[in-house]
Amino acid sequence: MEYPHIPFSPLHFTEAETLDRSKAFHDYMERRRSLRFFSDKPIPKEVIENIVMTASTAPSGAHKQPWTFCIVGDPAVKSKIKDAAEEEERESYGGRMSEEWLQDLAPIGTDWQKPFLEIAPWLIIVFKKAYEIEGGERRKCYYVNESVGIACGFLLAAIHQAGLVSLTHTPSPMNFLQRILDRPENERPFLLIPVGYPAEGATVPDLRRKTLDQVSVWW
Ligand code: IYR
Repeated sequence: MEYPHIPFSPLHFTEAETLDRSKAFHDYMERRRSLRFFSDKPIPKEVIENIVMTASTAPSGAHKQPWTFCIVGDPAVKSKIKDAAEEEERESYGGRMSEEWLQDLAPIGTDWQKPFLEIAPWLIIVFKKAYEIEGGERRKCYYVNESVGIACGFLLAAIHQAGLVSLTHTPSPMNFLQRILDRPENERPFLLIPVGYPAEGATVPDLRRKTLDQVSVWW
């Protein structure tokens, strides 16, 4: 694959506009929350297509875009995923997770039950490609976790931008997703993200985010 260099088309904003835009975006992103209570209100497929294409604009090692977004709207497949996820989570909460881990999760109020996996209109299951297969040949991918992690960040921001809510869900272990969704050997499940509208009366834990001082060091 050849990528000849072409002129870049920059955006032009004044310093005041840059300041306004950075502030407005931060204010908007501060309103994003991970939700565990979803409405079953449908969302048009085209909205999810746009969100996925936004995620796929993420930078990636050697521009390999080493991701596959599996989009599940079929209730039967959602039920299979819910049953398998709950089976794993029952084991995790029932002894696989350490005492410290369970204590850290207690304030958030999670447990092994995952009803949202059937209720949310769409599940996006992100797979990372450990390597690519091109014409039967194995081709390397680079910085796969970094690349797919950034794509997931873009995905969550795009979901929020559309006024929808999501949960970054990590049933553990996640191999059942590879089996249920019949993914090839080079793809590994990375995150399971239900997408929808919040249920009426949905609640979120009253958590605080770290301050600028707590998250940054400047020179
Ligand atoms: N995968 C489990 C446990 C869990 C782990 C972390 I770290 C969280 O921030 C939340 C949950 C579950 O989804 O319940």
